[in-house]
Amino acid sequence: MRKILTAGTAVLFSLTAAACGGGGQGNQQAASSDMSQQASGQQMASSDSGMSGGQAAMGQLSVPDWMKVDKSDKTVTMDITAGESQADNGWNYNGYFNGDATIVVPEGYKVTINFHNKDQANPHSLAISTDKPPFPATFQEAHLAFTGAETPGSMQMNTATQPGQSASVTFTADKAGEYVMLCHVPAHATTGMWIHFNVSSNGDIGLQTSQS
Ligand SMILES: [Cu+2]
Repeated sequence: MRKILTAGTAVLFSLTAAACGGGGQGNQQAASSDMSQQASGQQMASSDSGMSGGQAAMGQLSVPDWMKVDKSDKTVTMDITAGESQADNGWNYNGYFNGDATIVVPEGYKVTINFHNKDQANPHSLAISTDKPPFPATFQEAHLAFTGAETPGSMQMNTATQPGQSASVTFTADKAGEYVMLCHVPAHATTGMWIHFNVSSNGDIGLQTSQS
């Protein structure tokens, strides 16, 4: 029964997204806000039924303006900024933290992440990792999900991306699964600087959030 409801909701939101597709940013924000509330309910349902959050979340995916998709070339380029919002004391990715958002890219896509550190006080980094929360205060080593999926010098304060600086990461998402985007700088991931990063096997792509 849940699966039927989920599928129906997915169709509904596809139609909603299509209807809003030509609109400006205001429309997109309104649509994503509605989707967030739906997502919260579905995540609870998914843990009841033992399904993975990634599977249950697929119906609410929408492509944000900071994510550019080329389906013919199988590429996705995204701008991820730390410290632009004050959420989690600035230790966030585009305002998201502590697993409250899920980025989804399709298996086989070439992913480019342009990472910007707008936090005036702290260095940050970005990696796609197979680690699961809870995260250690200090990482002994990186467990990258994909070759190259890490900003330079990600593990240390003095080598990570400094305030005002940017770094670019390119990798191929060559294995479907559920991963995380996290900051390797000591104490950052454990205090919330991480979100979900899933690689879909069915072509799904976009962002799903649980913020209300
Ligand atoms: Cu950080």
